[in-house]
Amino acid sequence: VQLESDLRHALENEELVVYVQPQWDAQKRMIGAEGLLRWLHPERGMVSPGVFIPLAEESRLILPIGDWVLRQACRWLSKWHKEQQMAGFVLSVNVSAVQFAQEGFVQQVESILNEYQTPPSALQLELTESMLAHDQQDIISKMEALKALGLLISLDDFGTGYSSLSYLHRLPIDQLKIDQSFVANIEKGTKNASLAESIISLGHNLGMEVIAEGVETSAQFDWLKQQGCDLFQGFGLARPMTIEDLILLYRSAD
Ligand code: G
Ligand code: G
Ligand code: MN
Ligand code: NA
Repeated sequence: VQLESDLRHALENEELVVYVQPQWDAQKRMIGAEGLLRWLHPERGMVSPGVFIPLAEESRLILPIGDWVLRQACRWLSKWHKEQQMAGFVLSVNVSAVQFAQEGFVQQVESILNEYQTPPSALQLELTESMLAHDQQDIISKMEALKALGLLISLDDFGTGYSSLSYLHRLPIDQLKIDQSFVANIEKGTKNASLAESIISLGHNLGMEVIAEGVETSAQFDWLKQQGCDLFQGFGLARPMTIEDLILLYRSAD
C-alpha cells in the first residue's frame, strides 16, 4: 500500500527511468532496443517493474506512466531523426493490456507521434499474446488503426499464451518475440528447441520477423541464428542500460 502511494508520486518526482536493452541482427549489428522501465525509489533503491507494473495496472496508474514512456521514446526518436543519427533504429515500447484496452489508445499514440514529429516506422509497440484473448474483432480493428499510423507491432512473450493460427493470421503483426522461457537450454536439443524452431517457422510463414529474448549464451545465439531467427536480445549480448550508454555503445560500433 505504501509502495502504491509512492508510485503515485514517482512520476512527478522523476523517479522513473526508461532503460533500453539493445536488439541485434544475426551479424551482431545493433538495430534497435526495447524500453524497460526502472523505478529508482528514494529509500528502497531500484524497484523492479515485475513488482510495480502489476501495482500500476491495478491502480490504473499505468495509464499516465504508459503515456510518459511513450512520450519519452518518441522524444528520443525525433531527436535522433532531426540530428540524422541512429538511422533505421527501432525503439520498442511495452504496452500494458490496461493501456491497450483504453477507449482512446490509438488517438493517444497518434497525437504523441504528431506532437514530437516522430517517424512512426521507428516506433514498435510490444503487445502480449495474453491481450489477444478478448473480443477478437475489436482487437483486430485497434491493431489495424495502429498500423495505419505507420508504426510496428511486436507480439511479446509469444508461445506462453494461446492464439490460434487462423486468428494470428488475421492480425497485422510485424514481429513475433519468442519468450525467454523457450530460449533457456535451447542449444541442448530439449523440448524448448523444437518449440523455438516451430515459432520461427510459424513467424516466417506468416511473413513476420522473429526475435528471441533472453539470449544469455553464445551457444543459444548460434543455435537460434542457425534456425533462421532474425533478431536477438538478452544479457549475453547486452543488459538493459541507460539511453546515454546505449548511444555510446551504438557509436563505438561505427
Ligand atoms: O526489465 P524487467 O525484466 O525487470 O521487466 C519486468 C516486466 O516489466 C516485463 O514483463 C516487462 O515487459 C515489464 N515492463 C518493463 N517496462 C515496461 C513498460 O514501460 N510498460 C509496461 N507495461 N511493462 C513494462
Ligand atoms: O516481458 P518482457 O519480455 O517485456 O520483459 C523482458 C524482461 O526480460 C526484462 O525484465 C529484462 O530485464 C529481462 N531480460 C532481458 N534479457 C534477459 C536475459 O538474457 N535473461 C533474463 N533472465 N532476463 C532477461
Ligand atoms: Mn517486452
Ligand atoms: Na517478453
